[in-house]
Amino acid sequence: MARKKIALIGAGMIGGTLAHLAAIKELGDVVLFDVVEGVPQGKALDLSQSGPVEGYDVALKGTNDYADIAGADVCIVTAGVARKPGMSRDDLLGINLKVMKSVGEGIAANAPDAFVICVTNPLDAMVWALREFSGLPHNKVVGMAGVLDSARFRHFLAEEFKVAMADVTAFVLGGHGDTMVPVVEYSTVAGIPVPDLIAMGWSTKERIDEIVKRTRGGGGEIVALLKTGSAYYAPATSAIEMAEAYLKDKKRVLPCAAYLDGEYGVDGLYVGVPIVIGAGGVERIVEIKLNDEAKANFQVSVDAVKELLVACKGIEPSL
Ligand code: TXD
Repeated sequence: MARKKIALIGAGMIGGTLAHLAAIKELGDVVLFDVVEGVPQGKALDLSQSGPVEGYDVALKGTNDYADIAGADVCIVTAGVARKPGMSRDDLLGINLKVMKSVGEGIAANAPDAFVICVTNPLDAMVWALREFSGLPHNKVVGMAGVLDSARFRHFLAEEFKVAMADVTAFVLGGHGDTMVPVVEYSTVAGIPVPDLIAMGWSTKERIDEIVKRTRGGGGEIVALLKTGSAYYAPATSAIEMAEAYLKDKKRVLPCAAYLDGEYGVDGLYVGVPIVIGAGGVERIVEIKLNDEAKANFQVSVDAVKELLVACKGIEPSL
């Protein structure tokens, strides 16, 4: 059986880390694509040379030609620019929309059967635009944010409760950004919901509220520390978890930006919700029951995503 093929569109900080993880996990051969000449080739060569030490046998190729992603099973898209000082949100939207157009067309022409995971910000709008530009089925195009946001939540909860991170599950719904909705009732330690743990005296509502706030600002906290870019290790590992669920038909239940067609009362938008990922791509949207507070917060998040799409349509009339 031939190896699977993973195309990474964007060979920046997350792209390079994705390539490293995909190789170490031997998910398949890796193609790193970027518009900048030399960088994807350099990273692919560097990573290939760690193969003999690490012991992985996958081919890594860097390229500036979309023809090289032909037949990819998975495409993970991190291409784009980050917001720089003096740049408005609309400036960023305009630039990254153009990037999504070229990436969407490149994928449609060369890897139309791939499972596509978008990482580029602003996530909920870019995954929608990428789907529009590529014309791929909605169940084959998803956005990565919820796995990362809930990993941050899980990490903070594990620290608070002084338990293994693997024993903490957490759900974060809604858009990626300030409006994300960490759902405390569905977050557990080995199956015990966080509100029960508060009742057991393991923590207080105030401390959990602080953790929720820190999770919402999780990306910004790292940007403030790094100063020259945003997080890349945890974002990369989160996107790889989604890719692996598809490639190995694992039926993982993961929070992702998925296309909603009536679920949660939302029509025609990408919003973060739990989904089942298997060989069929998005195999199911999991519609969990939300309490009134979570419902209200989810709506704020949905409204923020809608606003972004209006801005996108204003910039790019073909959408
Ligand atoms: O949770 C999440 N979804 C995120 C998203 C968490 C962290 C970071 N998030 C976003 O991911 C971030 O705001 C960026 O939009 C992307 C990628 O982040 P990364 O840190 O990898 O950015 P880099 O290092 O700037 O890499 C972007 C690369 C860079 O090499 C550019 O040359 C390339 O994208 N680029 C392109 N590649 C292909 N095609 C086009 N048109 C293109 N334009 C730029």
